[in-house]
Amino acid sequence: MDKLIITAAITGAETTKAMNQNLPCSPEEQAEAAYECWKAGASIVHLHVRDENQKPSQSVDLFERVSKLIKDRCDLILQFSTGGAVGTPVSQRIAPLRLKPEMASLNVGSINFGDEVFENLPKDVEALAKEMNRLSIKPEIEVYDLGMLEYGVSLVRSGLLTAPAHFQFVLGTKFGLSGNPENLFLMRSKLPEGSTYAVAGIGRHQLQLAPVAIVSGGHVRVGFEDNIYFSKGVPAKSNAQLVARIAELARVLQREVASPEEARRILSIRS
Ligand code: KMH
Ligand code: ZN
Repeated sequence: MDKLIITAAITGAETTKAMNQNLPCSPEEQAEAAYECWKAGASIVHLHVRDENQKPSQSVDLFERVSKLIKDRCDLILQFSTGGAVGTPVSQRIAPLRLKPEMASLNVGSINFGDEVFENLPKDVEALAKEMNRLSIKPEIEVYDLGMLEYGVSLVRSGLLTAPAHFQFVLGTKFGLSGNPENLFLMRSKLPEGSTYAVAGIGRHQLQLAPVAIVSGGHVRVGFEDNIYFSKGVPAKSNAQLVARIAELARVLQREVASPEEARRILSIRS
């Protein structure tokens, strides 16, 4: 089994400081949070940025600033969000790719996202995929239900996405596929051979699905984007606290945690 890749999704687009006061929003706060996550065992940071009013943004300038601050501190793999917030135009979502992060998220379908629609039309998915190919950016294929997974798999089979592909099973969103081990294994059963996958459980599913992924060869994403609690009713002190718990779980379950260099190899990322 490969070593465990832990991704820290430190900010997201929906979480606010009112929900958890420790949410990192400014580039400095984000860089410090990312660095703490790296020290705790993360090898990838999934990044959204916020403007000076803490509103979700796809500003190239902000992505550039936070990237530099993180790279000054550690060798984390930077994974930019191209999902942005619900309603962010694709022209803005694609823009930060010009900075050539090592990875970027690629959401391969539209879905009810709470009371809103997170829209990812096939033409936009394909445009984002082509741009990632052009710039040698490794996509993380984000899937929230089975139809999205099957579309993502078809993109790999058609060659638009390069094999071996990396998938993120986002389980437990409101109206997406629910967060239980059966769904994780069902999704895994549909992957092309040689694919890698991680699990991002939403809310309480973050902790519940992590050990399942750890013992079954998957990778794990944690962080305030998906969950703001350490335990029921107790806000997490930091993203690093959530990462450290996964690293400890991995130690107990006897799966080694990957460094960023090892994660690059596991994911076939250009150096
Ligand atoms: N904010 C969500 C609507 C991604 O980063 O690629 C989408 C999202 C996915 O966060
Ligand atoms: Zn995201």
